[in-house]
Amino acid sequence: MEQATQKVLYSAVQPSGNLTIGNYVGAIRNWVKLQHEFTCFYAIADLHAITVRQIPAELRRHTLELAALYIACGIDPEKCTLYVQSHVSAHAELAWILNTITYVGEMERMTQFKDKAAKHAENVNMGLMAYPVLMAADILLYQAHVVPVGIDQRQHLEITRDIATRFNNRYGETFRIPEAYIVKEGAKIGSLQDPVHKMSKSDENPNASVYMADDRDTIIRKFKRAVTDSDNRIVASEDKPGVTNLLNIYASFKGCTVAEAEKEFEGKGYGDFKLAVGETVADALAPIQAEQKRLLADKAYLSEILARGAQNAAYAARKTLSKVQRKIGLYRGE
Ligand code: ATP
Ligand code: LTN
Repeated sequence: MEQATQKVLYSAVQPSGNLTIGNYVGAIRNWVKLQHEFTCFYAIADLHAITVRQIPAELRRHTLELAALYIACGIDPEKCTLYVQSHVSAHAELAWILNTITYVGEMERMTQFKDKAAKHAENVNMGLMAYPVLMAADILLYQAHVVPVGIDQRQHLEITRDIATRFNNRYGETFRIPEAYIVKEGAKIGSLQDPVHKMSKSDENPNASVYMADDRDTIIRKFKRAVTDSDNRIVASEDKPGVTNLLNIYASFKGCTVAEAEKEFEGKGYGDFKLAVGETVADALAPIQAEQKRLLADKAYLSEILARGAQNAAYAARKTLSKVQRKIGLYRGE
C-alpha cells in the first residue's frame, strides 16, 4: 500500500453533522484525485467534533456515515489509510505535549475559535480553544508533506507550522513542516441564504446548506429559494455574491469554468438558471447517495476497514510520538 517514494498527505473532516456540498467540493472530492499521487491518511475527526456539544447517538451515526461517504465518493480504502481519530490514542497524547509549547494568546486569536466561542457562548471549553493544537498533532504525527483543506482552515495550518518549527528549534529536528494545499475553484462554497458566508454543516437554517444526503426534490427546492441579486444578469462579480456562488457551484459540479457557465446562461432568467443548478447537483449526488446506502447496509465491512485503518495509522503515529517523548525527556526506561 505504502510507497516509500510518495509524499505523505493528511486530511480530516469532523463528524459533526450531515456533510454539505461545501465539504464535498472543498475537501473530499479533491482527496479522491490526490490518492493516486500521495500516501494518504484520511481521518474522521471525532475528537475535534466533541469540542462542541454532540448527542452521543448522533455522533456515532455521523461517524459511520462519514466513513461510508468517504468510500462512496471514491476514496479507495485499499489505497488510503481511512480511520477514526479516537481509535489512535497517539493523537491525544501528542496534542497534550504540544499544548505545553502553545500559548494561550495564540489560540485566542484564531478566527474559528472566536466564531465558535461566540456561537457557543455557554460552552467555551478548553478543548475548543486547543482545537488547533489537536489538529497540529494529527498532521505532525504522520510527518505529512501536504494537507488539503478549504480556505477557512489556512490559519490552522499556519499555526501547525509555527508549533512544529518551535518544537524543532527547541528539541532538534523532529517534525516535517507541512504545506497547505488549497484548491482554487470551489475553494469556498457560500451559504444559499447568506452567500458571503460559507455553507456549513452546522448552520441552523436547513435552507442555507445542501446536504450530501438531500433528495432530488429537496435539492431543487433549496436552489429555487437561494438568494440572488437585484438585477437579472447571470454573471459572476463581487457585487453579486448570490449569483456568483450559484455559478461557482454549477461550474464545480458540471466540470466547466465559471466563464463557460456564464455563457451558457446568457439571456436566461434566474428561474431557469436555479433549476439547472439544482438538477446538475442532484444528478451528481445520486450515484454517491446510492453507494453510501449500500455501504451502510454492510456494517461489518465498514468496521473492518476502520479497524485496519486504525492499525496502520497507529503504527505510523507511534514512531513520531516515541521520538517526541524521548526528545522532551519523558523517561522511557533504560
Ligand atoms: P462545522 O459547520 O461543523 O464547523 P464545516 O461544514 O465548516 O463544519 P468542517 O468539518 O469544518 O466543515 O470542514 C471539513 C472540510 O470541508 C475542511 O477542509 C473545510 O475547509 C471544507 N469546507 C467546509 N465548508 C466548506 C465550504 N463551504 N466550501 C468549501 N470547503 C468547505
Ligand atoms: N479542523 C478541520 C478538520 C481536521 C483536519 C485535521 C483537517 C481535523 N484534523 C487535520 C486537516 C488536517 C476542519 O476541516 N474543520
